Amino acid sequence: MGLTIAQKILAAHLIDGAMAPGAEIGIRIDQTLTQDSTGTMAYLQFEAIGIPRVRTELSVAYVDHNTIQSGFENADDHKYLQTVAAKHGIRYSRPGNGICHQVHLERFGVPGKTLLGSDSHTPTCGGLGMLAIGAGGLDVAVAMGGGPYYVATPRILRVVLTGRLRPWVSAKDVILEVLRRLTVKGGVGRILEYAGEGVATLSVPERATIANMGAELGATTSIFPSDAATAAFLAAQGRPQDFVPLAADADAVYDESISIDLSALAPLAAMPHSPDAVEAVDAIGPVKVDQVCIGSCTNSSLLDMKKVAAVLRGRTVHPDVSLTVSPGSRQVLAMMAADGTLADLVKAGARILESACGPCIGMGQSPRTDAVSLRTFNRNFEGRSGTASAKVYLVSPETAAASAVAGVLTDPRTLGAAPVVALPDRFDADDAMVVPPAADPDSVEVVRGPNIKPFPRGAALPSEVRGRALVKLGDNITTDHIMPSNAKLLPYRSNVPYLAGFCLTPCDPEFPARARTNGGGFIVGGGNYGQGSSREHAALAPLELGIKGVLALSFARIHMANLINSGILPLAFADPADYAALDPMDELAVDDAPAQVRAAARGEDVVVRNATKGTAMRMKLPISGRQAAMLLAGGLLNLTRGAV
Ligand code: MIC
Ligand code: SF4
Repeated sequence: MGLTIAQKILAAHLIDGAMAPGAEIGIRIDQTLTQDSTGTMAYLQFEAIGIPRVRTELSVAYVDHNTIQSGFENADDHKYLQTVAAKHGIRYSRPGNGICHQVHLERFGVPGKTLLGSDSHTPTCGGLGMLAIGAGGLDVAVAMGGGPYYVATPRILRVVLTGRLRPWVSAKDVILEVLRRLTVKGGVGRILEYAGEGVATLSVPERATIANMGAELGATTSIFPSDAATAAFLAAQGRPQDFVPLAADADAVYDESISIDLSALAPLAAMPHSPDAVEAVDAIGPVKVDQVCIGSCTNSSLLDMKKVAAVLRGRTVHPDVSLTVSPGSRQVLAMMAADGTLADLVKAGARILESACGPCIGMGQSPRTDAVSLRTFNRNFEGRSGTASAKVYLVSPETAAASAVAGVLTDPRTLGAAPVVALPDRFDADDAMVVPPAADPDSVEVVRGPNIKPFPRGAALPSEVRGRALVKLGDNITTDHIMPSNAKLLPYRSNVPYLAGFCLTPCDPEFPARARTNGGGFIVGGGNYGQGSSREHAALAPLELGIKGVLALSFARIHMANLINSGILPLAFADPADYAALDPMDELAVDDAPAQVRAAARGEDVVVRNATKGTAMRMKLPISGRQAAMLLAGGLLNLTRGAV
């Protein structure tokens, strides 16, 4: 039987287990990436594991999220990251060098290799045929130490692309169409593998946009073939030697398949407040716009910037609109400066921001009260922009630019002939802002600022786990709800005790105080609990507050792994009626918890008693023996220290 591309890469990297949908496998990780907002914790954990040098082929520490530096905290973290990277064999991408995913695609991604990143959009490198997966920082720390990365064998969902995009329709519209069809839960447990003759019509940056936003489907990752377009991109990046062709076998067997006719697509937008609330731009109509933000790891390539400039050239941004542009990398910005693209944007009135995540993670540029903000980003969760009442729409760069000029949501097809923008034959390939690791690691002193506080560690699972249901939440709770991130909170990513005071406050401002008064307890969530960001702070902050378990209808992949890594029980209701019957502040108990966790690894349900109601609820805990050991030990770190 033939194999798909993802299956070939998984098989070539398999070091533990056997591949069967759902079964846990351990794979070898060739490359890792971290960014600063998850990286401080990942390196503190790497240091706690106690391995002197990374054992990967390549590990890169990026600084791209926390770049506002409104106090000493961010700069202290940057210094910590730079010195810890130098000491342990990690390359350090300095602030200003760009967004981790864009830079990694340009400079380091290699078809056929595995990449594990402490950021949910790590799959961006799937655009050049890499198996790139997002994970919590601790999983990345273990991979840096040479340990396997464990994941449930994903089902392979083939996405067959036919036809060719029409003028003004872009890669963003392709992934918005996938989101419209599959929803934010539709990718859970799956790898999206793109195929069909339409693939050849897309360049690597376009494929990267599509792979990037597969994260919003909850997918394990997304992957494209490595073909002539991949070879051309790598050659233009001055890395022709990194090219290897990759294609699925003709008789490959896929678990599922969908088909998208590229030529039938129109400009789309994800409406407030979910990436899957997708409608056609022309059907939504001319909504008045206050802000337009172009950039983020989804749409900040040179190609995107040039398309935007082509629309803005000779025009002025509408007087009621604030337009920001964040080029994805120093390479993109330098080339924009050299070829006049930057001047076009500046002349049109764009506010040029540094090459970083910026407004995408609420780092500045929060819109006004009740504003409509159009963004080329990937997430429009309520409040993520920093303005709770803002309405954020996710659109393509073409739609964003057309709307910035018109002042209302505008279908770019109304602008006449579309600009033709081609990839350059040569990119400005200059890695001067990537600091290599120290030649003499012993001489490097790791610098820790006062903001770096000890992180919470789980304790061995007690015989009885007891506590109240401290809060009951609905479906699709994001990690932005659980651990909000904005310009005020992001500087505290290495200070979990401080962050814990904000845990779940967008849903329930009293939650942290209630958790502390009750000595911890349980969180109750609906379906797809923990979707979105990979931040393990969404598990560490609850751990700090004494949370022992989360009961939900279903979990998002990365968050569930982070809970287990932290020694918190992720329990899924076997019967949704039990979720409906449960009330906040009910007293819950897991009797004989260690025995029940061991039994869960054999496929048995866990029984949670509702002492208040006098009922017993059957819960699913689909874990491997390895994960059971983790829960018994109080988390992965307690198990891993000295073991990899
Ligand atoms: C995000 O887009 O939410 C982030 C910020 O990049 C996160 C990582 C983090 O929370 O630091 C992600 O996507 O994993
Ligand atoms: Fe940065 Fe936004 Fe991409 Fe997250 S989604 S890595 S915050 S640009």
